[in-house]
Amino acid sequence: MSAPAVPPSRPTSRLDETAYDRRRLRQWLAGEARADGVSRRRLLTLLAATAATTALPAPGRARAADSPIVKPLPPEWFIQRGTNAETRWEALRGTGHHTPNERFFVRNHTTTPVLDAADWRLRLWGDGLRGTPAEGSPVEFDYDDLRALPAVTRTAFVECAGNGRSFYATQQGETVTGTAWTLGAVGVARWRGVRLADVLRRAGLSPYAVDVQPRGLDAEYVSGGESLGRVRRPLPLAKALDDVLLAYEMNGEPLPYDHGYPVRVLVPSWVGISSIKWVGDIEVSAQPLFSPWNTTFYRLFGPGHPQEGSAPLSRQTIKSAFELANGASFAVGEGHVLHGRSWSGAGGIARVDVSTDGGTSWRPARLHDRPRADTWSRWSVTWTPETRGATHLLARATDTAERRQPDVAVPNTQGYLFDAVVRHPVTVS
Ligand SMILES: Nc1nc2c(c(=O)[nH]1)N[C@H]1C(S)=C(S)[C@@H](COP(=O)(O)O)O[C@H]1N2
Ligand SMILES: [Mo]
Repeated sequence: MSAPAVPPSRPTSRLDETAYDRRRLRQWLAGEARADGVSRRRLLTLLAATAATTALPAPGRARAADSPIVKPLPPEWFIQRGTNAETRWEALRGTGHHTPNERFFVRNHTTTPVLDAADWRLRLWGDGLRGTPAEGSPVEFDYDDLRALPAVTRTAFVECAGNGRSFYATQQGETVTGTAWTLGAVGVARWRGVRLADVLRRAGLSPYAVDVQPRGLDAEYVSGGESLGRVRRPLPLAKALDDVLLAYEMNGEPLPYDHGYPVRVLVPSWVGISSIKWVGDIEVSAQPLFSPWNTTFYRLFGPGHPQEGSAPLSRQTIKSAFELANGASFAVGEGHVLHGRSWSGAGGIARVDVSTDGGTSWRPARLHDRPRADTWSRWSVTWTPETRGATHLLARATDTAERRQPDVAVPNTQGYLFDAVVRHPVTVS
């Protein structure tokens, strides 16, 4: 047998078709391409081969044509709420400290865009960059540029500012607007990426810069018939330089499409809207910036708040949740272990007290994680119910900054930052 010949060089048309095929498969995954007469299995095989050579996240089931979310949303893990998906707390039982990517809640203003890391660029621009006039030349980083910078890893929660919103209505009789989350618009992941500070310094940060504004590559957000433009929210430079990441990995995997692939901003301890997904550009400004997401939205309005609204929301509040279904049932006279988690934007969790009799008596829970900022602590208590019937389980956390969950949350028209103790209904039979 003769030695294999030197392979013929690939014609350009073949290369083009390779690149286009990759795009076409991504469009199919996004529900934007037809595949009549081709099995789903066959397409997933093709996609998997593509993923191996281009570091795409592992493909899931192709989303339904009209689904705003790519990953599967099994009803035992998620409650679908419009363009969003809330994690069921019972689905976190036994999952460890970090929320598995497959079970992590999704909050989308519109639809998850299916992007390609090979085409992705991050553009930094604005008069807060040195030697760059307002209309001047922007600085660009591609995916490989970012991966070549020093990497950092950090465990942090992402939590929607509206998490727990429905309890303003169900526990306090208040009318508020927005997605009626229970407590599942939160998750904790191990994020890996680069410091935003490193990228800003490499781009040439001017001493006059005050705000940075990351913006997503998802579609423009239309509210009340008016386009508010693409999702964007200013961050003060002090926070941007402190602990903010441009994250490309979530729990050791490339970011899933729904969580910002290829790159998202991760702002530890702050409300979820700060952590812009699918980031495409960052304005660096020598003047303070505003967007609908720090003026109309994400301020507190209503009685008990200033007429013009509170300052823009930053740190998250304090909350607790049981890893139990609503209305879970327990056998009378038997020993049970109740599990839950508490978290705060102001520090670690110092203690958690639990009531199994609707709030009459309280005892301390056993903490399973040492207090750590930006993440939750898991806890447990034992319970042997002695009487049949309906009751409520309650958990009250205190953080290392000595904030303690109140009985009643101060309401605001958009239902942000619910922090009161939640009454979790259960039955004993
Ligand atoms: N580009 C973009 N970034 C975004 C959003 C969005 O719709 N578009 N939603 C924000 C909100 S309100 C929240 S709570 C978090 C949710 O992050 P997750 O979907 O990864 O859980 O992303 C934030 N970043
Ligand atoms: Mo959010």
